[in-house]
Amino acid sequence: MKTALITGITGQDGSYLAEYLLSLGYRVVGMHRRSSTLNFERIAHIQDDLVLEPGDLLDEASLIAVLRRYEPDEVYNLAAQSFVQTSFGQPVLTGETTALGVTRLLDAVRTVRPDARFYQASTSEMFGKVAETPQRETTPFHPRSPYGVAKVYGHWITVNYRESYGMHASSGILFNHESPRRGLEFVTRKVTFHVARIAHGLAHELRLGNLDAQRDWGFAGDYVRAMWLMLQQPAADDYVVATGETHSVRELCERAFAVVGLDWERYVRVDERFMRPAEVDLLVGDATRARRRLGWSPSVTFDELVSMMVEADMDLVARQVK
Ligand code: NAP
Ligand code: F7E
Repeated sequence: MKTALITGITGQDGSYLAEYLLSLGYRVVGMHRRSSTLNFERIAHIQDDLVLEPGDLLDEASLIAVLRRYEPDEVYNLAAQSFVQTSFGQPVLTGETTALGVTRLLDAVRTVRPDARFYQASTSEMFGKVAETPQRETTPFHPRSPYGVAKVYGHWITVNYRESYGMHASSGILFNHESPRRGLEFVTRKVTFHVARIAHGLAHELRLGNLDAQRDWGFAGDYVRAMWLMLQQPAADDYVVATGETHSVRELCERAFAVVGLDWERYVRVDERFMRPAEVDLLVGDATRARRRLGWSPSVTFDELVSMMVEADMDLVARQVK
């Protein structure tokens, strides 16, 4: 039986990846950081099948201890301070976790378990002010937030450990991926949750920032399959994972409100508080390499994704008001 270590097990992707690896017969070790209240909501349904181990990307000794104890065959580094807006307010913490955290983990793997295969959660935010459209593995990076800058560092240190030490370290450049388990602060979930509250008469408006921003939104359940596929290849490499379609925040609103038969323009208000000091205007990925080499393709369309999220939030809010 293979063992996989997932950092960021309590996050959106951690929960989907854990489910997927369990279905493939892996022993799944999930690293979580200590908190005063438990935050296992996303993994509650599989908690008994997981090995949960405390550890923190800010603390290298804890990483070494987890690796020594479980000797994983595959390590998926999903942990990060992942919210772009927060990275402007907490740039140093973001750098410590999202940038240097990758080096701490890579170096711990190199020391304790050098043959383990390593996955780094890179991001389309590295393309930022895009140099070409669509973006692919060779597109130059121009990050637009402390988060994006930290991820560029995490990306290159992964490439560097691959080239310097021959580690099987791959980097997945994933475009936005969403689900009913997405954090409430991200725009898709913020919209679908508010749609459900408005439909239930619990709220009357939705305040958003830049409605013109365009993103390539896919379903998280599809994207974790690509992570696993990367680690099954004979050689490590970098892969863009995306749908190849882009939609604006405005279109997202239109679609989400339409699911419950409402006109978005009656409820959405633009609020300066949600604008960013520097914006990423347009992202759309070219996943040709992932399609050809990994045989990966997305299974959920934009409309299906938005409907799935609105319906899940309608159920959630209905349970909350009971
Ligand atoms: P998420 O829901 O925000 O989850 C982040 C995870 O990292 C949480 O489990 C969090 O733990 C953990 N974490 C934060 N700081 C930590 C630390 N110092 N030590 C250990 N764990 C820590 O993010 P996600 O959407 O699942 O994304 C997974 C990864 O993919 C992230 O690296 C993200 O930057 C990257 N990514 C995401 C997308 C996307 O569209 N979702 C696209 C490209 C790349 P707590 O629960 O304790 O906070
Ligand atoms: O913003 C605009 C906002 O916060 C998307 C992370 O998973 O994906 C995510 O980063 C767009 C931006 O995601 C609001 O300005 C408008 O243009 O949902 P988001 P993100 O910044 O793209 C990448 C790939 C990651 O790697 C990150 O970890 O929507 N927008 N109004 C808003 N965004 C938010 N959050 N809230 C608003 O009210």
